[in-house]
Amino acid sequence: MITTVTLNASIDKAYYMSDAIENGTVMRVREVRNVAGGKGLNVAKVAHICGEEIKVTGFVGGFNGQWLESMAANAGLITDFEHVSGETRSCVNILDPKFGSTEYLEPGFELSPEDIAKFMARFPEIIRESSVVTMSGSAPRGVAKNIYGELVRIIRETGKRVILDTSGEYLKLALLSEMKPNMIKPNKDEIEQITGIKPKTLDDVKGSAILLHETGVEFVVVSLGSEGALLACDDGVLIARPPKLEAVNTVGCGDAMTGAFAVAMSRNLRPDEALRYAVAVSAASALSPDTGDFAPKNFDGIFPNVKIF
Ligand code: TA6
Repeated sequence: MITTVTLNASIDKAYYMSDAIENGTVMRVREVRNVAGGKGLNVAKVAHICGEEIKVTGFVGGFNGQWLESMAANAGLITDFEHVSGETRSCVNILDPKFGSTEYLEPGFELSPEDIAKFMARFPEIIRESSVVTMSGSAPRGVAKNIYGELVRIIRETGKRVILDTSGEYLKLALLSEMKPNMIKPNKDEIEQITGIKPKTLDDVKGSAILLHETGVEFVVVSLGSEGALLACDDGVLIARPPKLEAVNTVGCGDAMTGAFAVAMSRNLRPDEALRYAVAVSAASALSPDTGDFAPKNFDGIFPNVKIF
């Protein structure tokens, strides 16, 4: 089993527009798609499509929280959330012919010390049956910036592996903790936040990934968008590039990559096999209009055409 942690879950609303958005005007939305979202839910849905049993946890509240849990259960996920008094947030992704994707991410509810303490006390039991735990995205207000470092410690002390995909102070503090996540997946901006150096070339990305690997993170993955991903590990630096595709919705592709890496880790795939698998799943997810989704037939067409070098 794999558990995915989404501290700041979201009802993800995708607005598909017929025309380019114009600020200050009234615009009609051609199509709305609502899904159980937040990075960890996208991770979970993709890992479930890959064939694994998945538990989703974190914090939810209000009617949006009930709606999210209902959609997650209908997607075949085991739900084990901490229920709080606030209302689960929404995140809007507006897709239009001119600007592509524009996201509006709400901050989410504020958690009380009691909410957090109850979750932390339950956390060892929540993850007990999982071999791999992923933790993704932002954290709600009221949560200490070192939350992920503390959760990583609990996960590693129980002999499980953990993939952490977050940013800013949350990521920085988690990397300063004594026990490191097994895998992180920073993008180029997050590498700059951690190292203070904005990678400009692929060699810069490679150098930063090696630096982060040498701090004790077993696998450092840097997403390169449509160019695939780079992996730094004890086997060296590997790059995987998918075939060129006509993307439909790239929001959540990074989360799909995390989900596929979690599946590969639970199946003990070699690093090169895991990278090929994750890049193919992530590319296939770009062909779906929904975040946290991909069609296995699209994966089958992409997987053999991923180039590893
Ligand atoms: O990566 C896409 C996405 O998961 C959206 O689906 C939306 O939920 C957003 O990210 C949430 O990001 P955050 O960093 O606030 O957790």
